[in-house]
Amino acid sequence: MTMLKAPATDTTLVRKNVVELTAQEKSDFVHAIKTLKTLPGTNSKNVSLYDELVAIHSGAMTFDKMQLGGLVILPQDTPSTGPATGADAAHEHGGFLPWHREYLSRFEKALQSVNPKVTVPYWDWADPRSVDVIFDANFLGTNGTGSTLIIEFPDGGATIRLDGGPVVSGNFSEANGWTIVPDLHSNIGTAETLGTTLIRYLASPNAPAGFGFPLDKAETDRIVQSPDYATFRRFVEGEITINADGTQTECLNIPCNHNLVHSLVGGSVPNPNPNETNRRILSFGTISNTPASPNDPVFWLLHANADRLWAEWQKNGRKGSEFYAVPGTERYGHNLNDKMWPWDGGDSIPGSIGSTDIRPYLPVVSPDDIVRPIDTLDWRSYGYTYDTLVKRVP
Ligand SMILES: [Cu+2]
Repeated sequence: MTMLKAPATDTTLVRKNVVELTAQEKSDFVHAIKTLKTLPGTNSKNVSLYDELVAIHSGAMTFDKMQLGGLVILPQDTPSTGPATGADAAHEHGGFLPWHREYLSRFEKALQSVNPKVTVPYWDWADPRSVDVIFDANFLGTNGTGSTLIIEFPDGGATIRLDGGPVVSGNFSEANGWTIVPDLHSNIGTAETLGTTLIRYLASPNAPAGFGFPLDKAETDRIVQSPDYATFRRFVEGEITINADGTQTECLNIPCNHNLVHSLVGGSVPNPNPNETNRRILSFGTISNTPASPNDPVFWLLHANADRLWAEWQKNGRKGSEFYAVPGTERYGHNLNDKMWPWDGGDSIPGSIGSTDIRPYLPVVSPDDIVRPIDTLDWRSYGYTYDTLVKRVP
């Protein structure tokens, strides 16, 4: 029997496990997303509301060329300026969860301007039912097709095979209106555009454990047991894993958790060419080329799960602000009271990706629209909660 433990108030909407969505909820979600792709934004390039949200994610990553923990050096003609320079504004530091909580909420509020009942479902990476539900032609679309990549490692090393390519059918194919802005679809290692079509190299259902879905449930359960925020953030983002015996392993060429999911949907492998020291990871698809990743609607489900795990970690006796970096401890933008770009009153200006200037694609952000990590700690203040936080099986 299921009972409500802490019933949601009238104004609180519940983000559900994607496998629990009704057919109507799935079609409402898809319809709201695709509507955002047709609505005007406030950017000077006249790209859609959805596209300018993508531009925010791209712009955040131009504050540091050292992407993916330094595994990839982002080509950049024009560097960023302002206090946020020197660190990715949205990843690899303490602000990863606060920044994405704010970002997801803004996306969700935009969806709700289309349909007030829509919330962002989450993808529980450890749930074996998820992949078939998400990658359905009638929901977020299947794997890409038509391309097989064989990556051979020298000196008798392994051979990796990736099957995927452009997504040519379903709700998010170009034929059905999902056209990506090429300037917001850059390969992270070369800055060349991936074009106008969503690209996926979804992990094979036959992939060995650790290289496919679902992710290890025991490991996911350990994430929310992390003793402190810094460990929790690194664990859920995927910089480290914590083994059953409590030892930590750095996740470098083979990522973990959130980073692993990006990689298993979009396709990325260690670079077999040791001379390319600026590209130690090769990424092929949309969601694994991180600046461009929100062009794949799966992005929102993946990040809703990271946010859910954070809310569960917080609910587990860690609601306060005492867990977060005090000013000056972390890179600017990632401490509790720092302003997070782009909600920083214009203090910092992003750089380019290659020669592509991201700025004309960005929405107009009011100078008094300021968000700091401390403003993001209470997820209920955004008007949502998660099904796992309101339902408990006795
Ligand atoms: Cu992500």
